[in-house]
Amino acid sequence: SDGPQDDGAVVTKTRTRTKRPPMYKVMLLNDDYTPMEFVVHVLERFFGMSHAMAFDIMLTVHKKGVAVVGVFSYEVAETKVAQVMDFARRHQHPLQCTLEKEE
Ligand code: TYC
Repeated sequence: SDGPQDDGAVVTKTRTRTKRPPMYKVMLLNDDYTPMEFVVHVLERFFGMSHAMAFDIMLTVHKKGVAVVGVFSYEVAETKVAQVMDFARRHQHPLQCTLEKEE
């Protein structure tokens, strides 16, 4: 090795990379048939929104076609989408809810 005191040991220092898990946007899509009150109820029930917040987001979707209603881990986002889609289907409304990976 290099010197008289060097036993030749190699110390490798590894950097810990802390990577945050990807987050997913849950989006609500507009349609011509789902009643406004039903959408407000969905937002209150599955996203814990106040009536005022739910009404505001519902109107945004109605006017713009789509809005982000929350950002969650993949597992939670997927569960929210499934809950909304199932609830809408059971009430025979065509409401669509999707998820999209955040950049
Ligand atoms: N456009 C619907 C109506 O006029 C209301 C609506 C809002 C539907 C938001 C879906 O995600 C939605 N009754």
